[in-house]
Amino acid sequence: SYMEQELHSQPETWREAARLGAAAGPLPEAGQRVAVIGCGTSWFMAQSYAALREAAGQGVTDPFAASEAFLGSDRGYDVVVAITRSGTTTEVLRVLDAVKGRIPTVTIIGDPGTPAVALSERTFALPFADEKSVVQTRFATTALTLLRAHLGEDISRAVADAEEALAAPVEKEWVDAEQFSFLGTGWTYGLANEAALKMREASQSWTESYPAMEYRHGPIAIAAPGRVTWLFGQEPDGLEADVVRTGARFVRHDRDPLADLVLVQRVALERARARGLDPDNPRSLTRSVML
Ligand code: F1P
Repeated sequence: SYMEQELHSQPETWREAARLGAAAGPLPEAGQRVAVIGCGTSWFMAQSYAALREAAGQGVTDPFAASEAFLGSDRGYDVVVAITRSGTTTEVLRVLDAVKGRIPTVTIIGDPGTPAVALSERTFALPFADEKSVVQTRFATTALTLLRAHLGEDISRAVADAEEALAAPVEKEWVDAEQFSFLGTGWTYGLANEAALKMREASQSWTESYPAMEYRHGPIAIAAPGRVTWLFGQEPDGLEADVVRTGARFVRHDRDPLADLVLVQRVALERARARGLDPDNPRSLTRSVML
């Protein structure tokens, strides 16, 4: 499948994006107030970038689902960053159009020949990470890698860990599990949301996602044997013990969290196969949503 080929190319596309990100110049500048927008997978990458940029001390960074963006007021944003593989998603184009001439925009895009380009002040095209599959894998992670590199992160560990995640076994228990809850904190909360979406899109799986510390405030009620709780990033005190007590399987790996998302992409692919689904053509989805 395209999804399989595309997800396996991630170490290579991440390396390329890291070079671009490190050399990108102001995108935006430290201290600027930034809104980051996207839909679906691109929204979740926006969440991760926003948390990383704030943690790096670079200033207020708010993520929005493009359909829910700040259009009633400008909230003093200096820059809008848009993430869109297709460059045709209606809600993203609406925001770019609405702020045009008032707030500078930077768009990270897969295909440079699409309408979002004309609506953006500045565009970063990642054609080497564009995809044929409806289900996004490498475009999203490569866009986030570009942004991580731009924030000054050394992504060599992430690349090495992605290589390792592509070779790691996909456990039978994950392929057979009835339900998954994905958890994360800070920038890994966006990854948890993306992991849950990937499993739904590619494999019709029942998944949920929460900020890690929110899990104990209700959602843990459905944790049970045959179900999986998968944490990205650092473990908040005692969470594993609480999950294990329910009989659910607790999963947390020591690799870079974005590389751990690559393993979840593979779990989604294996579950699609086990159910006889075509992950490149998921039920009820199109490559880009245009209203
Ligand atoms: C965003 C998106 C995808 C989703 C689906 C519909 O597209 O929501 O994340 O998987 O294919 O479109 P884009 O704006 O990044 O092209």
